[in-house]
Amino acid sequence: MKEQLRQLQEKALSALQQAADLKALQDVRVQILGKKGALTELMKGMRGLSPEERPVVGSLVNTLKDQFEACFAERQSELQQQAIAAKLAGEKIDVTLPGRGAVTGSKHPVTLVTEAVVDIFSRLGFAVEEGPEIEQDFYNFEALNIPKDHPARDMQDTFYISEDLVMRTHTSPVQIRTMLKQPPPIRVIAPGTVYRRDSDLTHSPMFHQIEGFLVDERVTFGDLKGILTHFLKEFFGEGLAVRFRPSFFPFTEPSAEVDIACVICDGQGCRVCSGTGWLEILGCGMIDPAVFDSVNYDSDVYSGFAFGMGLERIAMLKYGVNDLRLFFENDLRFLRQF
Ligand code: 2NL
Repeated sequence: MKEQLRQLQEKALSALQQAADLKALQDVRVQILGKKGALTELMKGMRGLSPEERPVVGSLVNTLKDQFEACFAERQSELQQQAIAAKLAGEKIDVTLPGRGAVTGSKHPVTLVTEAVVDIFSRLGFAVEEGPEIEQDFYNFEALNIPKDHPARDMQDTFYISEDLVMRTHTSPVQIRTMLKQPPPIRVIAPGTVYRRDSDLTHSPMFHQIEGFLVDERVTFGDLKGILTHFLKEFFGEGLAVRFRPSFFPFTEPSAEVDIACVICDGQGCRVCSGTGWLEILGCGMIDPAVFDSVNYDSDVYSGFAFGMGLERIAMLKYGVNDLRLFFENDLRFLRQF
């Protein structure tokens, strides 16, 4: 029995040394000390020993167990160190490798143009106002002197939410809300998203507009011409030729459209200006007394002008972009160029 114990000790300690990883080490422990392990089996033989031999062998068994445990703990910590070292070696970071570089965004061309227009009008004392994109019929149409049977209210052009709610078709309702909030004198510009039921090469169902208006005593068409000419020369360049043509809007009287000399051919006539040498750039006019009635401004005391322009169109002309759809595709190859 003593000889068997000695052999088991030898076998167990060498098995511990040979265990290649923590899992194998645990297996050795089960093979020796487990319920069906070699030492457990061997101890069953102790029943056949004499009373004198039993304590001697018992003490040997305990010594073997202690030795095994000590060896086990030592080998275990050795293998744990190895495992950590291997893990660290695998995770080593080479700080000399070139970095990936931060991806920086850039402003959308429509945002850039909005900021440039706002900047010019801010310096002329205009305040920026915003409003809801879902509007009541009153603010979008009725208060702007657009009667119920006007083509602009046609189902073709307007996204209806309900009988009384529409996606705003222009930012004029912002200006109606502003006039209802405060009395003249007043100078406001309203940039924002607008919606029309229209989608083809040159129309997007969602686009951007900036409108502005000024109301005070004795405001004239001359003030309108002066302010808008100043704006266009600031925006497109000092030498720019500008012309005002009579036009019609339900909310202004008289009304005009403003052309600038074609920025592509400098007025010579090309494909972009259809050979005319002129580009239509904005609509404007003296605010109709009917609009003043809607916001309780006294049209015998006050007069004012208003204007509106499409920002995608301005961006196309400013940056030489020939396809409207590029503004809405979010293609980074396009957007990174601004
Ligand atoms: C265009 C023409 C225009 C207005 C917008 C306006 C607003 C109020 C009262 C009167 Cl509250 N008028 N806005 C006036 C004339 C023209 O826009 O071609 N827009 C893209």
